[in-house]
Amino acid sequence: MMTSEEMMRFPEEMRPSLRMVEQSRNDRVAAVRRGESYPSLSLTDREAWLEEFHPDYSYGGRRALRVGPSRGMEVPVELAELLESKPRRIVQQLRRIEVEKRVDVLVIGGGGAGTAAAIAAAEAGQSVLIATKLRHGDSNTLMAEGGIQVADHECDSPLQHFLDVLGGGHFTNDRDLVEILVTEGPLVLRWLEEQGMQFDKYPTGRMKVRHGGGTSRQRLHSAGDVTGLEMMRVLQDHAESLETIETLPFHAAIELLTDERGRAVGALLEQVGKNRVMAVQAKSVVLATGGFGRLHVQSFPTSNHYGATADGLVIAYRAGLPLRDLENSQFHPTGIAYPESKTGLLITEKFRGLGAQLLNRHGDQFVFSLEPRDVTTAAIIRECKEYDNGVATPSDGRGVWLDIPMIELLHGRGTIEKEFPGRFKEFMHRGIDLRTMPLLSYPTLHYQNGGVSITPDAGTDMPGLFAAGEVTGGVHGKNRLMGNALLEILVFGLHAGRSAALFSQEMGEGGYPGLSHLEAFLSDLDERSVNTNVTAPSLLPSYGPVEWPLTGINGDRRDNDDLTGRFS
Ligand code: MEZ
Repeated sequence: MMTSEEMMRFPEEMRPSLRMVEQSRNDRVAAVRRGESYPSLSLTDREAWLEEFHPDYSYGGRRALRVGPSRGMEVPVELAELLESKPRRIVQQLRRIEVEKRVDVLVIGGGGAGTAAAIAAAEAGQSVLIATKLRHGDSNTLMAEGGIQVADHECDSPLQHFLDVLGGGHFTNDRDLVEILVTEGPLVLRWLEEQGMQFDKYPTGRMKVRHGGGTSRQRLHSAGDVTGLEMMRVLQDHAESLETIETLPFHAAIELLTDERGRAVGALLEQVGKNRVMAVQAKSVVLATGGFGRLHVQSFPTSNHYGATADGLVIAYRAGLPLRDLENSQFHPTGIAYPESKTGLLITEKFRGLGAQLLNRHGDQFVFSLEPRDVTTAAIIRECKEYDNGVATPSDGRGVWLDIPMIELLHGRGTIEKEFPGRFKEFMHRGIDLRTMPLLSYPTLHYQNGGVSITPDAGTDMPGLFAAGEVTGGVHGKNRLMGNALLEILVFGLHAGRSAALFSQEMGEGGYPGLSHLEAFLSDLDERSVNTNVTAPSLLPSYGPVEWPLTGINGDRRDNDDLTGRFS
């Protein structure tokens, strides 16, 4: 129970609702102890709720691409604008830039996937350059909280994991990729342990595993609520210990370079914040640039790091690479809705994995807490919008309670501090004690489900170009389940690094690095009369002060005319 002083930290209008949450808590805890849970939705209801309430289905939220290899495919309008944009500089200028560096494998992106690829390529005997837009490690990997899914316990199996991934993705996933993901999971887990990653364990040394949304078994392995940070720590240490890996921070790829036979042979890198571009020539290239959360699809807040601006998608698309599964974006059900200075910040699904329930303003449950992510998101929006059962924030946003204090009652005192050291300390500094105070949450843009199509060896349609991580599509289909991103970046990051190394060794140096693909793309824009003033990749989001609530927080649907007007 909150003290009266704690209660006073919430706006007056929220307090009656908080009292109802507290009043119903003991009964809800008792029900959990009896093994009772809120009923899971039928498949038919899931589909209906998604159709009606998930932002992916909002009118006007997407539009068809007018140019490029995936012309006709629907993507979020914010992304379409970037995919149909002009380069940051005129092509004639770009063409004159001379090669400053030569390397066997160029890895673009210094998050988990890029670093794993660099390690694999270096260990296969290649010289590697990691070009990274921010500092090495600054990425969504670092910010991942809840954990990594791996089927390594007796009651589980890669087959069970395979079925869960397909079910979560509405059976739209590339099954060959999923098979690799789940079968190589246990190997990757061992690899991380060997590098010194500190997973949560019982005193016997057995790894703790938890449920995530949409999983039939407990298979989420975590390091407190800072799993990605801990993973990035060991990957960075490993990479730095290899002499053949060089890292170039604050250098963002603004175009790929291709030779006369259409092979990837390097990239143009812009020094962030400086008017300086350099060319790097490579025998093969790995694209691992991450996702697009900072595009704030449909004006939703985001849990993503500052550099998540879709740069990799932009340069790959211009170079003729087809994209897939970008119709659907992932909104994490529990971003912060209050305090509003933290809007969009991730509140890990692990809280729900340990029993925290989602409650409306009457203190009632309205959905099983561990439905797949897209379903839980739709349920929250439905509860706030359709039934007006959300709790209003001072800026007239809406949210539902995540009843975190239940965790202490279910698992004993000290659990929150131990299992969630990151968020516990962060909120404690702001006078919010998660052991006694629920958090108000609302969906936040979290993950780019799709991207560049890849093959099982992380190859793309362009010889010499490999890709891994959030920039790719196929593994998760239309909807990723929690914990499969940290697994994917390692499994396919390692594949990408090994494949790139093999390609470099077998194919040797490519031809002269050029930009004919870009010229072809610009002609395509011209021929289809697509006029745009947008230049990309944008490298960083361009905001000044953000005004809350963003439209997404109210779940507003926009109508088509509003949006199409912006592109004509
Ligand atoms: O995979 C994720 O996105 C994840 C584990 C997020 C979280 O809730 O912690």
